Amino acid sequence: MTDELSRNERIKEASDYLRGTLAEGLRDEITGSIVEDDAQLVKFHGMYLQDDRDLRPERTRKKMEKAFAFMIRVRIPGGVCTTAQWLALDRIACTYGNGTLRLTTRQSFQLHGVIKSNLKATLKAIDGVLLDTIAACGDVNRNVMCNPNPHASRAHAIALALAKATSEHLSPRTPAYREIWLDGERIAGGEEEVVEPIYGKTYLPRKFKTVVAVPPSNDVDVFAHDLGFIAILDQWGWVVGWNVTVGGGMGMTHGEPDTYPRTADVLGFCQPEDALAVAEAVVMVQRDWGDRVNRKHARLKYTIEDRGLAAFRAEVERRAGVKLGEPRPFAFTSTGDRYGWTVGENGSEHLTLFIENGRVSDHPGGAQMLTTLRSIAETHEGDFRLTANQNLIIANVAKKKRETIERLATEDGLLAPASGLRRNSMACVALPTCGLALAESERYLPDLVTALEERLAVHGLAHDDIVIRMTGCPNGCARPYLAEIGLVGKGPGRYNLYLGAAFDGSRLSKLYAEDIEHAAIIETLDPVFATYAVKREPGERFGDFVIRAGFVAATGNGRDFHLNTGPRRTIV
Ligand code: SRM
Ligand code: SF4
Repeated sequence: MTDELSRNERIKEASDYLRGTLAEGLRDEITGSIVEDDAQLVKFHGMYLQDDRDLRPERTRKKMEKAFAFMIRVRIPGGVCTTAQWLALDRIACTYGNGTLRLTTRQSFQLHGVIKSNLKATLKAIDGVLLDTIAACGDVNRNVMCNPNPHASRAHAIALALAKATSEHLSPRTPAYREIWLDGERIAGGEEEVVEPIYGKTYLPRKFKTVVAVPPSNDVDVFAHDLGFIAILDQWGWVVGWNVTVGGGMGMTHGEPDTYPRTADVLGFCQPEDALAVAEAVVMVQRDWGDRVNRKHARLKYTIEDRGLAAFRAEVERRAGVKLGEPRPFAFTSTGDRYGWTVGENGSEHLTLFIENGRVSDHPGGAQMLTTLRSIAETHEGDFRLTANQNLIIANVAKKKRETIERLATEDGLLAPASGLRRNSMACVALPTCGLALAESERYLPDLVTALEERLAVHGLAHDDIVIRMTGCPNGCARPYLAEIGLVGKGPGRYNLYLGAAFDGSRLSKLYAEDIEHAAIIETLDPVFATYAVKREPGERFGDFVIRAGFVAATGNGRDFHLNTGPRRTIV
């Protein structure tokens, strides 16, 4: 192994705080693309250079340039947006994008299909509704997630405030974003010393993700993230402090056992007033201790595996000037959303809608989701909240609007389906836009769920909540290793099947079957469903059962994830 810094480190170092040659590249009309180094830098500005993979073969045949376009990710701490912001993003998607909005697994919006010449107009329009895309991607702290739980109003308000404060505090300070996209004036001189007090010139070794969870809901999947805050509530529902978690992450590469998903550790308890200092210290220790040579080993989870939790805690405490307390007890019950109407502590009413795989679009001759949600946004007086499960909460609905909003949602099939599997399903984007996809995901999971629903109905399990998640590659964007049934793309039409994660998101799954296609997925799962239907204990979750029944082994976090896999089946 060489000790040479990774290429991205050199790109960041030479970028003049994320400017690179982006401004020049935008003016180049000969290509829809940008140069390779800028393609890395543009991520820090919330954009990815992509091409439509469905069109690749034809364009290659015709010797044409790939159909380049950009994906743009908006930064929305806690997933809370106004109806005006929703309507603006809808307009932007229809004017400059591919006419769809994508609600992501991290409570954010993605626009797809924005061509280079429309980038600036798009970013200006986003700025016009007080949103931005800075740090939505790149080697920095990303969008901070938060339990969008308006029915627990008091705790939620405090959790959301922490999510917003962390997002703000850990945002890059470089003026490059304003300069390049919003035609801001460049401020000359003196930037070197002050420009990035937390990150410095080369930012973090890798992406960094923060979440705030409010038990008993673990909808943000706190154990999947680099840094987490778990609200510790008193008997009246007030937040008395936070358990801090560190070192979670999903990404791995097939066939490379040195890469693995990992659930986060609880580092300790911190007082409310210390949370920001602790967040900053965690980021700075990772900045200095993280691997800048091998990007596949650069996430905080590997720093913690290599250095140990005790050493990491000591360094965080030293830098923050805070002594962390013993972790306080907490209990999660689920990772899913509470669908339908909920009533808040203050009597407020909220409606959680099911947005299959987060894709909001109008289908010719089918569901008109974009139009329906536009109508809801036009009449609704409260706000919208994106969930970490790619769903949408119409929050704080005025009494007089309740009936209209429910009617609109019902007419367009936006209320949650009865199927326990579909309600708990999630798929990443994958094809045709994701450059890393090995298999379909968003476009395939609905059909697979339909096929599995038939089998579940035969076994009397149609309404049981079972979490299923699919990704088109092992990077884990829909957190498949924390799903009771996880399907991870291996190649076109082929998937690895993982079983045994905990329903509350606290335990990873294990590999159960490798490289199988549609029919084999159903054939493999059917006997597991059958056994579950007959042999489960009262209230026993599917993920717990498959371990007790011996279908997969229980152990295996971090480095040990790849051990003890495969079917054992002791209960028949
Ligand atoms: Fe992701 C890369 C989509 C959440 C782990 N992710 C990508 C890219 C940008 C592909 C690329 O690098 O070229 C995907 C763009 C697809 C497209 O066409 O839109 C992509 N990730 C997504 C989204 C949109 C999935 C979705 O369907 O909702 C999610 C956007 C979240 C957001 O709003 O910020 C998304 N990605 C996640 C999550 C889940 C989470 O954070 O809760 C993970 C696993 C958690 C983690 O980070 O460990 C995740 N994405 C990755 C990785 C693997 C990182 C690793 O440590 O190995 C990559 C690839 C990489 O970074 O090299 C990746
Ligand atoms: Fe793309 Fe893989 Fe993420 Fe799916 S999991 S969006 S295929 S990077």
